[in-house]
Amino acid sequence: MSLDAELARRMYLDMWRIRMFEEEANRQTGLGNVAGALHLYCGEEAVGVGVCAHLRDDDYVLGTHRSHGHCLAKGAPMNDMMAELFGKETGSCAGKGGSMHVADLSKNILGANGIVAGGIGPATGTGMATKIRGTDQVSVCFFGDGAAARGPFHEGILMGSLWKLPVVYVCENNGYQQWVRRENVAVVDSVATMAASYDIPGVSVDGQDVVEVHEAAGEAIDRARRGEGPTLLEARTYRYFGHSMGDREEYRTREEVEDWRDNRDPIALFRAYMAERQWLTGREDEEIRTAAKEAVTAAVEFADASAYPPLAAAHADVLDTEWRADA
Ligand SMILES: Cc1ncc(C[n+]2csc(CCOP(=O)(O)OP(=O)(O)O)c2C)c(N)n1
Ligand SMILES: [Mg+2]
Repeated sequence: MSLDAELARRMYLDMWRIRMFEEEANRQTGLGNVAGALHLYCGEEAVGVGVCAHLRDDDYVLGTHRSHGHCLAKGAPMNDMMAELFGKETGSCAGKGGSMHVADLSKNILGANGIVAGGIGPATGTGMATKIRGTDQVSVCFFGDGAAARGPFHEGILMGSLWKLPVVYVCENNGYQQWVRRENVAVVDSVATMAASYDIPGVSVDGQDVVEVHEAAGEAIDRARRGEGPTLLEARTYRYFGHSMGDREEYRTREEVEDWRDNRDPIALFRAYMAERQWLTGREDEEIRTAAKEAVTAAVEFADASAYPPLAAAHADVLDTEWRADA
């Protein structure tokens, strides 16, 4: 799917929706309205949006602990997501999962998860299932650079390659693994080089440049859809906020963060790209930001007005009691 003005405006809106959702989620956490941990995606929007712009509703997406952006980019309703963060019964997981378990099965968003590299095995599994069923669905798995140091990364990609599964493994290399700099714990700088061990293409792109991400993701997704097997796509990116709430960020300087925010912001870069091609007037820019803001305001109102799940619901969906009774 090549980039034109209309698609670019949709992607630009998606990036603003993610940015504003995240900033508001951060604010709501400060107000005590968000239950559980919160890992923000601000700064990394170009990756989720550039990749998901190619996906159909029936393609699968699996994420990480930092997955609000992946879910929004794949089309998860913002109201349900905000309600999930608030722990309300109208949330996408009935308020029982919170930020790290946002999902939406109606869009084949199998969700965020709190286990580093936890999505890689299941994404390989959905890839295997679609291959067996003979459909042309693609599975996309997002994970961080830290995940590339774990066993499931190697096991998943080995199987994906061996069986030529329709999976795109997308590494969001933001240079940090919690409070640890990648260069202190990795032996190779680029995660993409690790693809050579599994004989699949390894592609590294500037994750702040949504146009570059979109182009590389398009090739990887087309390849998977044609049945030619997986790709390891690395996007070099950066997170603006701390790892999660309460991070004192002693492992990086304020100047480093400001440099990324001021000079490599994915939204600002995309706005400049579009303006240069006359794809976005000042007025359209304003309208897009207003639309994103209104969606976030509505989501907070929805979450606020929703009820917490009743105590009686505590065990529902946790253990399948009917199945146990039959067993
Ligand atoms: C198996 C496992 N080990 C450790 C943790 C604790 N933990 C949570 S996030 C994280 C760092 C992940 O880094 P990366 O994969 O680069 O993702 P990023 O946070 O940078 O997006 C760690 C170690 C965990 N959740 N799961
Ligand atoms: Mg990281």
